[in-house]
Amino acid sequence: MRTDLFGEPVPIATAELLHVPMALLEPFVTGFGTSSSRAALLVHLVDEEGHEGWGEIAPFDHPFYLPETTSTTWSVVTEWALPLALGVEPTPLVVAHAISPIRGNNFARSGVESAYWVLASHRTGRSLASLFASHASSADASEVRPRVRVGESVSIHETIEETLAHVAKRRAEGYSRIKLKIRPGFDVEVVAAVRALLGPDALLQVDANSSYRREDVAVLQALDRFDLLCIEQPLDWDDIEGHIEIQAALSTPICLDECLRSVAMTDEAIRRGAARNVNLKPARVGGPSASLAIYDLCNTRGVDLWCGGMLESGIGRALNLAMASLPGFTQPGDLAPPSTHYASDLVEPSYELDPDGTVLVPSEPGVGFPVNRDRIDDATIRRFVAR
Ligand code: OSB
Ligand code: MG
Repeated sequence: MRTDLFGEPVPIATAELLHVPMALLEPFVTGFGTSSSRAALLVHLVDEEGHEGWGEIAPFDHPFYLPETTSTTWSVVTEWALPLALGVEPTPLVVAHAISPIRGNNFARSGVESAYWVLASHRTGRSLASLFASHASSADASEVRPRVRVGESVSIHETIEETLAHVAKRRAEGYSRIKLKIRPGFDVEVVAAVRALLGPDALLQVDANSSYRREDVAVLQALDRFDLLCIEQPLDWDDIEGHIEIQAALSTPICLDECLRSVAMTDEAIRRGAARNVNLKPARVGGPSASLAIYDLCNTRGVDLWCGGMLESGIGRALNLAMASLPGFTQPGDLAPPSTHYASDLVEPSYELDPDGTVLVPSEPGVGFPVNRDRIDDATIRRFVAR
């Protein structure tokens, strides 16, 4: 990684953390349960020259996807991550290093590090996408994609009919691929129906969110005939051994999500055959610098990868779009517009899907979309000011 591209750092004048509840239009139903409420925790930095950094943390209110919750990320950021970050030079890689002694707590670290990338982008006048490209050794800034292919992650519906109606709507809107959430009892039949609806050429994959056991291998094998891009995280969040077993028994690539929480874990999973496909979710791996290292690792090993999401608002999504624009991402990402999940976004104008199934990657420096500060202030229920 190169550090010279961030230019002369400017001291931070204010750093704050805002708690903004985000009401989901519909409960998000997955193999780990139903999520009705969530929050955006926004790390907001302003330097002495007025440049701004925004980083979004988008945990669930519960610890059923991964251990972190809205409460834990709030306390780790206010008590540890921001104080450590504010003690060093305000540039992304230096800050990432300063907060690296914090074990785990990846969502919290990711939000803080992200704010410094956005700040650096604003200060240098270079888009986030081009800054990321300059810091990945396997990416060429001149090859950053102006548009990225977008897929939706489809919540579990009550019935197959409702699922088909939803998928048909998404197909009409042009989505590049469909990811169906599945769980035991809602799997082979619904996948068969959706594959029949979409036809053999449509990009289709499933995500089990750790809801199967090693003994369920026969059900997972039954999914092999639907030509899925991948089966995401069938087993427990810490079960590398089990995924090795399952991957050996399947022709469909296993994709890991919950299991890949660091560069080392991703390296191990790939090397040992637990995954042939990677969901690279910046929040889950602890932020952009770990994401760029995982991106390089996957590219070097020739492993397919795509950008995952945490149902972020436009602020967090903007960073994911910039990451997904790197040329080594091989499959469409979970980058559906915030309007699919929320009545209003925290950026205005936000983005929508174009009929060709892509979204334009912001080329403006900083977040890349105009942050709607009035809406954020109106919705903020808790505020921490570091200085
Ligand atoms: O398992 O990929 C997941 C959202 C929150 C937490 C975990 C997951 C998801 C999604 C939605 O599937 C992805 C998105 O559109 O942000
Ligand atoms: Mg997943």
